Amino acid sequence: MREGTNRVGRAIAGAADWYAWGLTDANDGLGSNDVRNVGVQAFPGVLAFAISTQHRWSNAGMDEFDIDVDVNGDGVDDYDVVGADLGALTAGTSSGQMAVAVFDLRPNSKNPGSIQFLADAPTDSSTIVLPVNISQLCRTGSPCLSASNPRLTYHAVAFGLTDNTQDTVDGTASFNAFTPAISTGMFDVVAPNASTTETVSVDKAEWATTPARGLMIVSHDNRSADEAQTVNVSVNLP
Ligand SMILES: [Ca+2]
Ligand SMILES: [Ca+2]
Repeated sequence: MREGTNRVGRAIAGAADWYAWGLTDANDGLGSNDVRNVGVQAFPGVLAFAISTQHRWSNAGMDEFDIDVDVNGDGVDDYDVVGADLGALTAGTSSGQMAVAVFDLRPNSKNPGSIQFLADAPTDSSTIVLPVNISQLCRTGSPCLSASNPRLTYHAVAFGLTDNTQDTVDGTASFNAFTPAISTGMFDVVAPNASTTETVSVDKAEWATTPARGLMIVSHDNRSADEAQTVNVSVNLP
């Protein structure tokens, strides 16, 4: 499978980072919080959500990106993964750095929110990556994402903080954080004007339960309109 094309005319090498593409959303005529596509990738103990938008931000802190996650399949969101300005989250004043905070949504939960990663959200970019430790989705007394309970369902909403707008992304997507239905997490360095190739495998049994739309390939080095490319994947199930 050939994807992750570096754009013609680039003078520097780029990177291509591969996600299971889960959600897509229309151009709603909003600003840099106008979500286009959402994907997720899995590493041992870690998940990362990628959100691409229709327009670049100058600083991502002008927006807030939320991924709501149901880890026990009851249709009730258990955790909110929030990409927002670190200073706004912790001190009430902007710091210009985007962090990833995870909040336990269980009613009456005493678990405090946790911040264990900064977001990957370059300035003048249109794609943000939100890493979380799987342990942040398994808090005391609350539903727990784990090897024995490996699937999650997620949906997304993005807030424009400067123009007070909201983009609620269409639909939900499901994903197995321990045995993804499609390969994720590949990372390539792509030479100028070149392409990269990855062999992608599909677990048909898992696909039947947690299918993806396909692949989402993030390259912050591409011009902002092309930072996240998507590839449809269809699988014939028996
Ligand atoms: Ca949208
Ligand atoms: Ca739930």
